Parts: sequence; structure tokens; C-alpha cells
Amino acid sequence: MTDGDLTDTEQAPIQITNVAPSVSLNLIPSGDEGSLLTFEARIQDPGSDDLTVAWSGDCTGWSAPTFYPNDPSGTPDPFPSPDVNPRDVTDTQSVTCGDDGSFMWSVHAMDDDGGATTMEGTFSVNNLPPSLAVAPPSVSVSEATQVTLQATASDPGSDDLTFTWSWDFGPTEVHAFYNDGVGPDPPNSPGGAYPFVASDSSARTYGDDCVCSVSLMVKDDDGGMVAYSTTITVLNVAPAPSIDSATQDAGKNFPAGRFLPFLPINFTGSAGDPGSDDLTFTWDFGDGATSAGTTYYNNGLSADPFPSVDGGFPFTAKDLASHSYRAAGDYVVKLTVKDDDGGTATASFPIHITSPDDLKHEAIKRIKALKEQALARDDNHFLDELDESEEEVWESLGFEHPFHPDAVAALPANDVTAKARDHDKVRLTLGPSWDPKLPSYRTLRLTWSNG
Ligand SMILES: [Ca+2]
Ligand SMILES: [Ca+2]
Ligand SMILES: [Ca+2]
Ligand SMILES: [Ca+2]
Repeated sequence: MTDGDLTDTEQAPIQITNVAPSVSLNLIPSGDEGSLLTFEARIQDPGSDDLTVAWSGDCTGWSAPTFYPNDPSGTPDPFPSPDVNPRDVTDTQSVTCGDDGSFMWSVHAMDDDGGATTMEGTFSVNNLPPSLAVAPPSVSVSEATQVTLQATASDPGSDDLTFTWSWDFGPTEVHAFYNDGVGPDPPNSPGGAYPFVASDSSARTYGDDCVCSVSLMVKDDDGGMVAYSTTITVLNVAPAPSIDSATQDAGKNFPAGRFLPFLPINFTGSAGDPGSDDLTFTWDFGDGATSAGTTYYNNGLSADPFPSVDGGFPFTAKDLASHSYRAAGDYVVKLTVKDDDGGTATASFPIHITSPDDLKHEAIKRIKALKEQALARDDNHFLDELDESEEEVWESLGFEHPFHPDAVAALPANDVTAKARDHDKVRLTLGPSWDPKLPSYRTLRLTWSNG
């Protein structure tokens, strides 16, 4: 203080008031659920104070308070520490929200003298739709074969996921997967596990050939969705026919497995189709005669519409046919079965129609077998009778003197000469080389063919 000449000095205490730090937000983020969102705040303090910055809010990732010392060599700041060293720090925080919505944030800045400033507000997070992968990408199967599609959806957030499968000709299946495994996710629920991955599958068996589509929609619980569709190509499969039996009522003494002309033969055929197709049976008897064709309807009543994926499958049917042959001989019977989608297959069955001559030759074979037995037991009487029987059969076949050779051409054995005499006898002359052997022979047996 001065009045011109005199100077007086007096000390007076001055109170330096603490000033609280100021806070300004450089960045309040907005972004997507499941992704990192970064806040940035600038904190300034005019004094030389230590600063502590503390964040809090919804979602996860807020770190513990950060301490910014005024003088790294002398912490904490001694009081008073009047050297001026104004503070200006930038503090960031990165957090993640598992759901979309509006969420709270706050930042609290404190100096070491009790000065504090708090700022708070809200930030918004967007929903993201799930992504989806489905396998196999395209499907081609035979009718009546199950198709299974596998799907995996992933939501960046912690949303529930609902799979809706829509198959051509039905059904529509809805499968929900809860993020917490228990029940529906409430809105604005930033906790939970994220990203949320759910796998689902759906299966369908089409009983008829078709080009059928299947679609899958996966929705999260906040309106996000992803759609997928593919085509299932279902191929027709031809039926498999068989001729199961052929029978003829030719009397109880007629040998089994032989068929006579002019008597009806009853055939049974069957066929199976893996699909739900109608089946038409047509017979070709191999002698120029065919059947008109009989159709067995899958629904028992009327022609199968196309496609008819939900008829009964597999489908089997039986058919009967009757035919008389007019001549003996070998024939091949064919049964052709067609489904209503162009699938066709044929079964074959060889059949021999016996002639009277066939039966006579068969009788001769049997008589010869009996003759072998009679020879073996030296039953010459029976042998003679069988000779007579065989001769009669040969005669009935048109041979005038079946056992009376015109000539004998072959040599029956070494050092044996044979000569036909008087049409009904054969003279055998044994050469000298037989002399020493003869005492050891009891019988000599000569077999010939009258070819
Ligand atoms: Ca969400
Ligand atoms: Ca979502
Ligand atoms: Ca079919
Ligand atoms: Ca078929």
C-alpha cells in the first residue's frame, strides 16, 4: 500500500478455491449389438491436481477407474502444491452390448481436492440379423428317401433364434432356441452369451417324384431375419416285378413242373414300387398273345395325381393271368410293370410246353432207369418186360422195329466184331485175345443206342 511517500506492507491471506475438473465427451458411440463401442472423454483441470476418471453403465467392458497423477514422481499430489500444471487428459472406454436398445453411460472425474464432475446419458445400439448356413446345398434323391437339411444360424447379439422350415406339400416346422436355454429373451437384455449360435435340422420323405422346394427363415427376437431356400429333386424309381408262380391243373398223376398245351396255365406276378405310384401289369406270353393290362391304384380307387407325395409307400400289388398255349415248345413269359411316372421294368419266366412225344421220351428214360435196377439185381424176367414196354413206346414214336438194327457200324470193343443178322439179331465174335480172360467173366453186358 502506498500514499506517495510512505510505503507500508501488510500481509493478507488469499483463499485459492479449488476448481472441479471439467468433462466433455469427444465421442458417444452408436453401433451394433455384439461389437465394440468406444467412448472418449476429455477431462481438464486448471490446477495441478491428480485426476481419477471412473466410468459406468449398461453392457459389459467398463474398466476400473483410471488414475492420472499430476506429477508421476510425487504421488499422491501433496497439499498444497501450488505450482501450476493444468491437467488435460483424454480417457477412453470400450464396451460391448449383447442386445440392441438404449443404454446408460456415465463418467465421473475427480481431482484430489474433492472436486468432481459427473456426466451421463444414453447411447443406442442397433440390432443385427442372424447369419445362416444350410447343408447340403442342393439335394437329389430317389422317391421315398428321407432328406435331412442341417442349418446353423449365428446372431451377433444374445438374441433368441427361431427356425421356421416350410416344405412343399407341408409341413411347416417351427423350432425356437432360447439364448438362456430357458425362456424368451426380454427386450434390452445386453447380457447373455453372444454371439449366439444355434443348430437345427429338419427332415422330409417325399413318396413321389417331384421338384419340391423347402425354405427356412431364421428370426431373432428383435425383427432381424435371414431367409434361405433350396430345391429338392426327387427322382422316380421304377417298380420291381417278378413272376412268382405258374400252375396248371392237369390231373394228379401229371408230373409237377410240366405243362400241357390247350389247358390254361395260371400265372401270378407281383411288383413293388418304393414310391406311392399306381402300377400297371401287362403280360406277354411269348407266343404272340398279350394281356390288356391291369392297373392297381395306390389309393385303391383312382389314378394317382402328380405329384402325390403323401400316398402310401412303398406300394406293392399282385396280378393274376391265365393263358393256354396251342403248341408244345419253349416260351418266355414276360411281365412288364409300369408306374404312373414312366418307370418300367420287366420280369421273364421261361416255360416249356410239353408235347406227347416229350412225355414218351420221358417214359423211355424212366424205363431205362428201371432196367438198370433190374440188371443190378439179375431180375431177367422184369428186364424182359421192361424191354417190351420200351419197345412199345418207341413204336408209338414211329419206330417200326426199335430193337432191330439194320446194321451195326461200330466196333463194340477191342478184338470184338459185331454183325447184324436177320434184322433182329447181332452176332458178336470175340477174338483170340479174349480166351484167357473168359473164365473170369460171369456175364457180358452189351449196351447200344438205336440213335
Ligand atoms: Ca437384439
Ligand atoms: Ca440380433
Ligand atoms: Ca413316382
Ligand atoms: Ca415309382
